[in-house]
Amino acid sequence: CFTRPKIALIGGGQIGGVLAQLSALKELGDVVLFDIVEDMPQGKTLDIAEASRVDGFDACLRGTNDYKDIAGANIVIVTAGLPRKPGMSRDDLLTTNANIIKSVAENIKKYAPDSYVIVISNPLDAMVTLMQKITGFPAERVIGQAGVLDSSRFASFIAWELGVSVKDVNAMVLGGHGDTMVPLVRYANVNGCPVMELLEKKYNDKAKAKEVMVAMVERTKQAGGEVVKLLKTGSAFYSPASSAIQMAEAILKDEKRVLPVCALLKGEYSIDNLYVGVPVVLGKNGVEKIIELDLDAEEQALMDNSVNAVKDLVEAMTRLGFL
Ligand code: A3D
Repeated sequence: CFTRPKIALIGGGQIGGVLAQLSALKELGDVVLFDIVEDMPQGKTLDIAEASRVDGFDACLRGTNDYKDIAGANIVIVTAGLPRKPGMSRDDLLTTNANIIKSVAENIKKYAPDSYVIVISNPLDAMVTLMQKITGFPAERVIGQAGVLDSSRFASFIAWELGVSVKDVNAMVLGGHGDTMVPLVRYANVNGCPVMELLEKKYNDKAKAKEVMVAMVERTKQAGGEVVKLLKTGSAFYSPASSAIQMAEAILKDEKRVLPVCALLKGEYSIDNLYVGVPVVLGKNGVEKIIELDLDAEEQALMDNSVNAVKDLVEAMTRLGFL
């Protein structure tokens, strides 16, 4: 046991549990699930492992309350922290989750110094920034999951609206993981056919097509809140887990996937030293390339607005003494 690539999951709550199950089902490696709640991660991993015969996977799973068990991890996925309650914004979680991420980052640095880290805890862009600062790992190895999920939500709404397979929809969301995120309408397509053109054909009315797109963009921005409102306790967990697993798989299998990832920009998009969601090439070296799309004036203005929201969060963390 524990001879395969090692995936450490910090936080064994709603997302952490699904991450453990998906890692096993996809046979990405052996899994360590860490949480501060005693016995809970041990219970979850035992439960998942006992389905291995039925699901037909070979993977070792261990639940733990001891950071020593993450030693040698290739990938660490972090979900430690509180989720939103109805009426809360992601930013309301800042102080509580920054304290948690600080301790998590110190332990990752100590026990898994060669790992690649994917952060999911909110407010996402701020928590990734803090993780990189405290671990001191190269920025290519510390990234955040948000864009894969936001893009998947946008793609789902487009597929449902057009009555086409979601597999054929390519849609991307850039910027920070908050209300200012930027779904890129101009680049959205169904196997190469521009979505706006398909909407105009469907409604035979340019104004109506635009109205429908605006509604989908708005729904994408509010999609996390829509789930929070329905669940009443906690936030989305299946889709964030699937999204982070896609990123982990890209790194572990050196897939060179082009995915929207929260990555540290060093001048790209004219943004310096800030974590923001942009398309990157993800492979065995983590972020191997940042792809700079040409944005038109309207898209650039939306991106600037989103970047300013992330800057506000980073400044708040600096004021609070975290950075
Ligand atoms: P939840 O089910 O509450 O799990 C969080 C776990 O973290 C709990 O089991 C806690 O015991 C554990 N925890 C608390 N403090 C520590 C600590 N110091 N060390 C280790 N573990 C600790 O939440 P969840 O799994 O639903 O969500 C986790 C995080 O992801 C939250 O911050 C959410 O806001 C965030 N989230 C992000 C997205 C993105 O797309 C970025 C989507 C959905 C949720």
